[in-house]
Amino acid sequence: MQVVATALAAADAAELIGRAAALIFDVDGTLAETEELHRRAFNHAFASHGLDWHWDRAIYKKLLRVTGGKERMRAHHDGLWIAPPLPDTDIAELHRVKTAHYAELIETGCCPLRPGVTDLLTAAKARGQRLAIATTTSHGNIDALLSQALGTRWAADFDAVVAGDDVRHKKPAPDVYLETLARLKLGAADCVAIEDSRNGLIAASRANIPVLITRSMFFRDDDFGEARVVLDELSELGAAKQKN
Ligand code: XBP
Ligand code: MG
Repeated sequence: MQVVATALAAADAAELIGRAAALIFDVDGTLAETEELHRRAFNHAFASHGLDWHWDRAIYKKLLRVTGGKERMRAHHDGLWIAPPLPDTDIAELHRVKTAHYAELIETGCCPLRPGVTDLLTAAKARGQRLAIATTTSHGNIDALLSQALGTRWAADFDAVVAGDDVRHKKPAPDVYLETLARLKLGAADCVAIEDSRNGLIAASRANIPVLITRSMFFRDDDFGEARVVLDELSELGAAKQKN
């Protein structure tokens, strides 16, 4: 039965994607499995600052419920019940070091786009669909990843790029998606959000945008009940197309 369900999901996904005026992509976990590099970059920053914090994958998976690297570090520190709270300046400096190391890791080319992403971007452009990004991470991180994967002129193909610091509230608040719709001048029902996490699903759903989920490393077992379609990889779209 699983094979049939997967085939139906891919066919539904191809139909959902094909009729959208715009595809709005999440970044981390959706375009590429970047969270493992974020995790390593956080640990590098902690070690550089003499902090005895080490986020293994189990700890990081729990901390990923908090979106935003700065907010995630503060949530971790709060959880240690150590007074006084870390000053914002310390959090900002840790995040600066982390972000610089993350870019160095990305620039090694060790984190390619996930299967099917490049093909979908190419096919969407060929169909005249518009492309956008709605993410919690920073513009610097988006540029590092997509310059490496798509070349330095990657932004020319995207009509809107909205990052975490562009809005007041990060996912699961709908802010990044509402701002993206405003910049695209499109209605929610005319678009599809492509996400990997429950926080992302909730954010897009609160903006009334239909969501296609691709399961990722840290969020594989999240509850995606509200999603229109759940795939393991975007490459399944191509397979579905070939069947039709
Ligand atoms: C994922 C996030 C980000 C990254 C770390 O963003 O929540 O916080 O984990 O990046 P999305 P920063 O899935 O919405 O792309 O340290 O720059 O926040
Ligand atoms: Mg994500």
